[in-house]
Order: sequence, then C-alpha cells, then structure tokens
Amino acid sequence: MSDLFKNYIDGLWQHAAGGETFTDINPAINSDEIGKFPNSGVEDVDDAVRAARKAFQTWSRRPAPERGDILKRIGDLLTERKSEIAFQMTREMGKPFFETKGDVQEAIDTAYYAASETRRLFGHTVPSELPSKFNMTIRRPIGVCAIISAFNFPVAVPTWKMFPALACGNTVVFKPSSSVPYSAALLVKVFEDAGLPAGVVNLVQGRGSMGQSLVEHPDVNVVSFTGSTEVGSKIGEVCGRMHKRVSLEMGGKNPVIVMADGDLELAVEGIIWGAFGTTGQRCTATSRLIVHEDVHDELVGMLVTTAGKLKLGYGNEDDTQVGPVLNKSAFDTIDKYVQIGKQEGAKLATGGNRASGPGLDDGFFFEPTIFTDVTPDMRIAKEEIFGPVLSVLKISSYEEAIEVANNIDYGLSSSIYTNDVATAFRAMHDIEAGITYVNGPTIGAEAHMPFGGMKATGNGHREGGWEVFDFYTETKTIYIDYSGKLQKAQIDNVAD
Ligand code: UN1
Repeated sequence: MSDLFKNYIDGLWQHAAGGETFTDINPAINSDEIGKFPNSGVEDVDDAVRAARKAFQTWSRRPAPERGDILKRIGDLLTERKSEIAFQMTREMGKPFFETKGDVQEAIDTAYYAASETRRLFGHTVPSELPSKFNMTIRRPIGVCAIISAFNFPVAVPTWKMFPALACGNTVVFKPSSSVPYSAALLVKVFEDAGLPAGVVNLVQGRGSMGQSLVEHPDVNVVSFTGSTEVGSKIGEVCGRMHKRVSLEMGGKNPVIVMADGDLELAVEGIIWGAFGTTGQRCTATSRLIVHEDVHDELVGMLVTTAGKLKLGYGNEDDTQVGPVLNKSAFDTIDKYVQIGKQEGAKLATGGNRASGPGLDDGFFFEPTIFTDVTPDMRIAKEEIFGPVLSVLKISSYEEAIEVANNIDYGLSSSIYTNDVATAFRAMHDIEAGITYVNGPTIGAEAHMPFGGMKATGNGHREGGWEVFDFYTETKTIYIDYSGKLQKAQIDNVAD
C-alpha cells in the first residue's frame, strides 16, 4: 500500500515537493509503524488549490443530481470497504473496531444523504410587490473549500464537510489531522475509484504551518475546521480579515445531568459510553456529571464498579472496549489534568494512572478516571481534557443543575436523565448547548441532523443535516420583469 502514502493532487498521487516525510505509528502498539507520509509545504498547497480552482469550472456546472450519482457510488464503495478501512483506522488512531466501523458508517450515511439532497437543493419563489415580475432565489456553489479535520473521527468528520460541499458544486482541498494520514489516504482512494474527476478533491498531508498557508491562500473561498478552540479562533481571525466563509467546530465540556427521578441503570450505561467511548476523545464526550444529591452516592458507586471492569486493549482485538489515547502528548495532557484535579482538592474515585499489564505496555493507555467532589470553579470542571476523565459535581435542585451546566465557555452537547416530562422540556430550553439528549448520552449524533455548538464551541454554523447546505452555497436573488417597462420598487407601487 506504500504508493498510497502520497498526496493526491489533480488526480495524481505524488510526493511533497520538498520530499519531506513524517512517521505515523499505532498508539496501542508503538512498535507498529504505519508508514511515512508527505510533510507538505506551501508549494504543495499552491498546486492543490490550483487544481481545485480548475476543477471548479466543470464540477460546478454539472447538473447537481449527476454529482449526486458519484456521491452515491462513493457510499457504495465505502460500504464494500467498511471493515478494511475500519481495521486500519483502529490501527492508526486507537478506538476499537466496533467504533471505527461506526465512523465509516457515518460517512456512508452522509454520502447517501448528500446524494439525495442534490435533487433537492431548493431555492424559493416569492411574490413580487410589482405586477408582471417574478422573484426567486437559487443556490450557487462558492468555490474552493479547505477542509481541515481532527483525528478522532478520521472519516466521518471530513465527509460531513466534504460531501455536502461537493453536492453543492464546490471543490475541495483536504488537510487531515497529521495523526490520521492513512485513514485519509484510504478515504481519498475511494473517491478516486468511484470516479470523482481529477482536482475535485485534493489531499495534502502534513504537519506544522502548512494548514495556515491553506487557510490564508487567496484562492480558497471557504474554510471548514474541526479542532481546538485555540487553533479555530486563529483561523476565524484570518477568515474574517480575508472575507472567507468559515465554519468552526471546536471544544466541548459536555454535561450529563442526572435528576433524582432518573433511571440510574440507564444513566450508568450512557455515562460510561459518553465518558469513556473513544477514550473520551470526542468533542461530544461526557466530561461532567452533574448529579442530584439524593442519588449521588449510589450513582457514583455504580459508575466506579462499571468503569473498573472496562477492558482496555488494542482495538482490533475482539473484546476491547476502550483503546489507547492518541499519542504521548495527549497522554501527558491527561496526566497533567489528573494532577491538577488532585491539587484542586477533587477526590479520585477510580483510575488516574497509566494503565499497564499484558497488551498495554507498548501503548498510550490511561485508566478510565472519575473525580468526585468537583466544584464548578475547578479547572477539571471547566477545561477540555480530551481523555477518559469524568468530573462529578453534586447539586441539590434543577435550577442549580442548570447553573452548573452552563457555567463553562463551551456549548456543544448535553444530556439530562429524568422521568419527569416537564423537567425534560425545561432542560431542552435552559441548557446552553447546540445539542441536548434526553435519557441518552452526550454522544450519538446522526448524519442527517444538524451538529454544532454555541459559545466557544463554534461560530454559529451547523454541520450535518439540511443546514450545512446553506453553508456551502451562495444565495443568488433573481428578479425577472416581464412587464416590458421600467418598474421602480418602493416607488411605483406606493401611492403618495
Ligand atoms: C466529534 O466528537 O468531533 O455524536 C464528532 C458523536 C459522533 C460525532 C462526534 N457521531 O459523538
């Protein structure tokens, strides 16, 4: 497969112009080297943007349903290669095979959804205020889109962005996270094999400032980014200055509220999945549990028992429930936050250390960790850790739960466990977040529903669902006057 470890520009697999490479390793078995990938520079970015600009001329003019047919073929091929891609994705970034299959499935769902939307890229027809005049809007593709994505959903998240962009007639330069270059290459190979024309999607791999030159490239019109709030804010500044359309999907500190009338067994299942699924490395991970004092001790006891039984290991082994964290730097950040939590006076209920034992010593494994006695002002209650660490906060009323839930900079996902319908409906309105689940964990977004967050999580846009098609199109307003004379709006039709 080594011929895949190249960039893909204008329909050709090619090395970075500077010839530099970087190495990708398996986070569960560090001695397993996945390969070397091109460390691209400005020249490669230039080539990719030029190819995308050229391809835009023809791709944007094709009938949208024809573009949809190619997206459908991409969905078919992803279905055929689902297990193969998932296996390599697990090897590359660590989450268990059942999760990486879900990741590819999310891309398949998005491909079919976007394909069907190509027959529905509606505009509006609207009555004119003048006689013999017809008003309507149509959607126009925008141009070249830079797609910059994170490591935790190597296939699902970039395709959330790319498939709607392509359906609308845009072309793409894709810069994946440098932690998942192999998954990105396998994905782009699917595009090639499905017959996507040269230049419509270009892949540029690399570390460092290459992403910045892509964002700053004058011929890039749209930027869609998933990653940290720190990087996203800088991208937002550049795009503001250069008048680019930008969608930012950034951090989270997602709460699950458990009220005294909640189903505790159901809540335990959801919290464990939300906090420790993907080893806590999701923007939507459950990182705070806000629990009513009446059920606090019982729920914490159940969580500690369940967390302690989770089977850690290499994700391509059958019984693995939780994989490693991404790399040494991720491991060190998690470890740092555990020390901070202890210093702040939180109580370690379980975990808190490097996990060791058979099958774990050659990887970045961290024990599922639960802190109790966390107060809202502690750093472990406010800052995104992006690892398997759950902070438990005790509250004594619904009002306090909402106040604590909203006491953060972020606003992506949230959840409440309650069997009281009025409490559930109040929470849907009161929690400051882009997503609220009732009696379910904070993770589990579906491809055809809008996804995104408030406050420092985003900049008002949504991915997924129908709303993303607004992001990737420019509205053109059209007036057709068939009266045969000059008619002046606001003047001719209003009596003095
Ligand atoms: C992310 O964490 O960046 O709802 C995306 C979920 C997934 C997507 C998460 N379907 O957790």
